[in-house]
Amino acid sequence: MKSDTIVAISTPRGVGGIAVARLSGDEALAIALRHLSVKTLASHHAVYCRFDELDDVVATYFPKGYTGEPTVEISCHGSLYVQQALLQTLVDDGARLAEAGEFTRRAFLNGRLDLSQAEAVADLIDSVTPAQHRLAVSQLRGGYAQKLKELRQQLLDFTSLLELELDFSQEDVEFADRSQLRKILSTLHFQISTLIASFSLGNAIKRGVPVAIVGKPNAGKSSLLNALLGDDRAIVSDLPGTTRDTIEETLTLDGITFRFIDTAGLRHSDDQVETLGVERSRKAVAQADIVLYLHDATTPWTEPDIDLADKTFFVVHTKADIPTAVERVGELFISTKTGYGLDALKQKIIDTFRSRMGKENDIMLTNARHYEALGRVKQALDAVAQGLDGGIPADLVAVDLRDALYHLGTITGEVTSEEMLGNVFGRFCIGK
Ligand SMILES: Nc1nc2c(ncn2[C@@H]2O[C@H](COP(=O)(O)OP(=O)(O)OP(=O)(O)O)[C@@H](O)[C@H]2O)c(=O)[nH]1
Ligand SMILES: [Mg+2]
Repeated sequence: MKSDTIVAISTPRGVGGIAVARLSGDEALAIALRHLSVKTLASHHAVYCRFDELDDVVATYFPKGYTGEPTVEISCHGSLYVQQALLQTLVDDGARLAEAGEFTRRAFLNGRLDLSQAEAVADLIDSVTPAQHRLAVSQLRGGYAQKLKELRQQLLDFTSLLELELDFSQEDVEFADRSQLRKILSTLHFQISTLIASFSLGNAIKRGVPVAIVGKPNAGKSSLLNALLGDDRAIVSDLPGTTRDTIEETLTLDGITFRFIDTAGLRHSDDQVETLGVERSRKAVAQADIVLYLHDATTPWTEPDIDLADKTFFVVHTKADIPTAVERVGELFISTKTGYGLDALKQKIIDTFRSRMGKENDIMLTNARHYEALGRVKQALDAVAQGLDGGIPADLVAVDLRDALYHLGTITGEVTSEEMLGNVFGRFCIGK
């Protein structure tokens, strides 16, 4: 079946030096040649020519382009008028405007990329910091998806054997070697658990590492947020209980994006709104990777009244510029008035995160869709293992295996649905 030919401007919206229109599909070359001042386009050669009377352009033809289909890329001058007129001409001549992500969707459907790689293209386009870039590139190059694919294949082979047994159930034969299955299961289980565990870190790199700033009212939390941002973002006042809601801002330090979350001061209050705010502070702590507990160093020290299980947390003593502030040796001591100690604090945050990164290996899960799927795979594998232990009949074990296979397949795209593809590619912009 012939694919329809799609077209879009693949460079950002707006005026630029040049803009690139991408035309992909079986008719791409024919349509382009009807408007270019050349008889033909040699594969992979950039040709300077004219597009109708509209513009001087550079055209390049790829018999199997990014999409896996015949593709012509036309670089024109980046005026909005030229871009619009060029698109209009191509559409009038039989091309169709591409939908969001449609080029990448075709690349996936034509087997140029697996689904996880296609998603990595979106991440790569979105990446702003070096760490985000590195993650997207490693996923794009195949990363863990390739491993999962191999394991899925082994599991699939095994399931087929098991199902074959079922056909011979009267004869009491075992084709499928149970110890072999256990081996595959445990490898898979290990890999999946590692990936699942890497998600919080991977996701943090992608979305920003959440750092909660908590402490008693008036400890100087909002002042610290403002000082870090170099901006009067949050209201600061000497009234305890100024901040009622959480305030979140991102800041990139040393190539890592952090999300700093200023919170309402922790105390018991009869004020309903403030109590709600304090609940949010606790939630922010629960969701944070790093917790800064601020203590006003002009007041006596008391233990933090928050649950810090599994958190990287450190105490920051504030208001160092006030003479009555007490410094504690070896602990962070800052003043947002003078800027004292802020660099040390930033460095500590960066080092803390880096040391965590160093501990994890390279594979890192960043994609929420994969995370969810892997959770389901793990559940199914647990059920298989239990089934084997409990001597559950092979047909029931096979059901759980099929379940695991299904969810594994959704990650790389061996199993797809229209809805799922729509979700994945809808994230892209037009022209990608
Ligand atoms: N001298 C001095 N004053 C500070 C410093 N940091 C904060 N303050 C003052 O302490 C008071 C409280 O500061 P905030 O930043 O609003 O404190 P908070 O922890 O956000 O307080 P709540 O939002 O009420 O929980 C304000 O009057 C600030 O000006 C500092 O480093 N030095
Ligand atoms: Mg505040």
